[in-house]
Amino acid sequence: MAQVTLHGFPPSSYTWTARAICAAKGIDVDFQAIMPPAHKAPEHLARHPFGKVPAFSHGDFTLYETLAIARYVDEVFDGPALQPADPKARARMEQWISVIDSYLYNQAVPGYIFAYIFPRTPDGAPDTARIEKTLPDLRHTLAVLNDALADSAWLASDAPTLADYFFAPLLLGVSRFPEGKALLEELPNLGRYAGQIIKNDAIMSTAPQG
Ligand SMILES: N[C@@H](CCC(=O)N[C@@H](CS)C(=O)NCC(=O)O)C(=O)O
Repeated sequence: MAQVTLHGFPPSSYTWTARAICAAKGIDVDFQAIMPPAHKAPEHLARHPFGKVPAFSHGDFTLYETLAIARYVDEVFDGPALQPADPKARARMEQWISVIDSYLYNQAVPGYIFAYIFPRTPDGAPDTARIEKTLPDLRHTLAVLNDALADSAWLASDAPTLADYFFAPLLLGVSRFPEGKALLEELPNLGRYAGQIIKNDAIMSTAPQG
């Protein structure tokens, strides 16, 4: 029997983060794929009253919000520690997760990726106005993260921490589209980092298909 259950949209970056963290800990997950509009149905609102994904359970214990899930999984299960013991490195990890949640997610997902995958016009053309509006902010955030990776392999330590599992889905998502790909070429530490991410089994084995 699976150790934990996760409900989420397979393509969602937060769902991918939670799945990858469970995979990094070696946990057997019962992944229940749902797709919009099921996240607004009463059954899912009972798991997540804000109608978002992912939602998690471990026996009778239920939880939502990806950072809470991530910390719980890291602390309760065996496997490699994904949070540094050193207070400064741990604070740095928290800083990057907050940057990703507060700034990068909205720039990368609704601001950029959705402009390609949910076009506003019937001909299916990308929403160029949205892309142009978002790009300066997205470039700024990615440049800050690029600088953070100048002297270290991963964001907060010499091994992946929770921060890297939050960042990887967004970076790989952005790099699927032309401006994002160009940004990775412009920002060489991010290019190198993306090369490491695609060798990480926990991240790649939980990647959305297609
Ligand atoms: N703060 C939440 C954010 C989760 C979130 O925004 N998930 C997105 C998918 S990546 C979602 O559920 N979107 C559906 C919606 O907003 O209707 C967390 O950390 O789990």
